[in-house]
Amino acid sequence: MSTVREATFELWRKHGMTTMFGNPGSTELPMLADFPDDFRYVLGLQEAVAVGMADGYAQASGTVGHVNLHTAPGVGNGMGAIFNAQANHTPLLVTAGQQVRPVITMQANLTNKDATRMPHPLVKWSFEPSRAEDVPGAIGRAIHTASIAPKGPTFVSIPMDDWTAEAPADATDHAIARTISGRAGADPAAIAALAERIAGAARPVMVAGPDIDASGAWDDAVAIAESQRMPVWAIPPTGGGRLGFPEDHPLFQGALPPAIAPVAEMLGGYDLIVVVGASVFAYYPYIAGDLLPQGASLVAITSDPDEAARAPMGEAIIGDVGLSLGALRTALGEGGSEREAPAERDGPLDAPDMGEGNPISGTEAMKVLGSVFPEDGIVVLEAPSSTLALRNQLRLNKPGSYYFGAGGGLGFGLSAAVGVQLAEPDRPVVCVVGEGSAQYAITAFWSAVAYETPVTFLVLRNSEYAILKWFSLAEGVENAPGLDLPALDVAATAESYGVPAKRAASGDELEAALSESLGSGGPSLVEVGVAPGMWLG
Ligand SMILES: Cc1ncc(C[n+]2csc(CCOP(=O)(O)OP(=O)(O)O)c2C)c(N)n1
Repeated sequence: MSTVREATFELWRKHGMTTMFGNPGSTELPMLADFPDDFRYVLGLQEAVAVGMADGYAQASGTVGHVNLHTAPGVGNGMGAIFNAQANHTPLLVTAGQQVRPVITMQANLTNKDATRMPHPLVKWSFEPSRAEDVPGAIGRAIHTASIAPKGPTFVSIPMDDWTAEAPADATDHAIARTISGRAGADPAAIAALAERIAGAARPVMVAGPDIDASGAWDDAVAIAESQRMPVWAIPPTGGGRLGFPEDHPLFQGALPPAIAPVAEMLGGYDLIVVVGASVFAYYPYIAGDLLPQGASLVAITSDPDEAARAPMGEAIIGDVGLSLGALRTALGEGGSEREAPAERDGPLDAPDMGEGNPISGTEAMKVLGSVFPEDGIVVLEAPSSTLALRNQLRLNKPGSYYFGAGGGLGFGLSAAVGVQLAEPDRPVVCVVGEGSAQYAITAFWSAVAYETPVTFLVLRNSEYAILKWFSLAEGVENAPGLDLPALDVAATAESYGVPAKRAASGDELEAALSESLGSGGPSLVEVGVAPGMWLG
């Protein structure tokens, strides 16, 4: 007979979940007692950072991430990051400590009085086992639920006296041994019909979403686009956290705009729009218009039944995106289409000359980053006014090379970068972050140093919330307060956490500083002044 703690660690071991992110309190200490040597605990100094690191780690490693939080306040602090994890479709087990069972009813200090309701509606399943011996089974169920499509966070609250209770051998052994095969293929008839429609369309187009990368379907997406001579758009940049198609490919057209009317305008002239691995669409801001261009029909392939149901137009095929694209590729057969190849898009925009002594543009900063960006590099991006500039200048072309917080909750960037680097120790990770965004997860610098993650942090300092000024114009809002950020010195703050930092004031200085950082072998930061405004190029 083993204890609940021994059984649960065995369960995590079985699932390859030997990295635990967290921020502990007294209610979590019984779980952490005698922490096994083959496990790694990664401390985040604030829960948003712990969750964000676990999110990046889970996405980049392809395993279920685990973050352990301190009862109600810890879950509360982590909620914005849990919101991001559900938007990212990240398989993530969130556990939290709870008071000892005998004093929950009287609501002793630290009792999470409504533990299971608290993380709703951000988690797929939320549970507090009614008996200590059910903890391993409940955590097993939460792991399976998180890893089945649509992947996402699940939550288990564990009273602190449960860990030393005895775990019944039979039930526990079964809980540990269970596996679930969670990739459900699409209806073969629906795939065959889609193949026929693509083959018969005059101008079909693919819109590539994040689940192509997450499901390992990158090669199938490329093969289908090439054989069918389909131009490919990326979903709007704010709508997904990963790339679904190589952005330097001749068929790649760029990212769709994020609002209703401009999307339909951009897709005008296509007769069949095939959206793969994304919701249709994560529109924002609201610009009313036709949902589809005249004469076009739309078919979405998604592993998420809710994405399928809530789309405002078109048809949807539900199934694992990897299996579905593989089946579609087979159904389309070897012979390619005779359609005329679409025209190639223009190269990246030229960076504007900002004049001697002035800060460089965001476009220039991204161009310089592109010039030194390593072949196998990974970008973690949270620099709102330079998002498009980065996509246009870098034109990333490999799977698993780009992570972005699809939920839009700031704090993902710095923390996810540390998690991604822990999962991908041999690939250079560059975190491109606005100086405003950096503040939401600023203590991630400490974790980067503590766990020797050699992330290069590139901070774009424009002394304002540039994207919100752009939104003010779009929304016709004048004189809104709180949009300027004078005197925010991220470089100095990073240094206080032990991250060596440099400041760059020109393209040349930026290039030298980035090259040095990338080769430094440890975490380091480059802060560059950029002119205020939106950088699209
Ligand atoms: C948790 C959270 N709080 C507030 C916001 C609203 N918000 C979106 S972008 C932004 C400004 C980001 O500033 P910065 O990182 O400096 O980038 P810039 O817009 O200047 O490029 C803010 C405050 C948010 N998205 N998430």
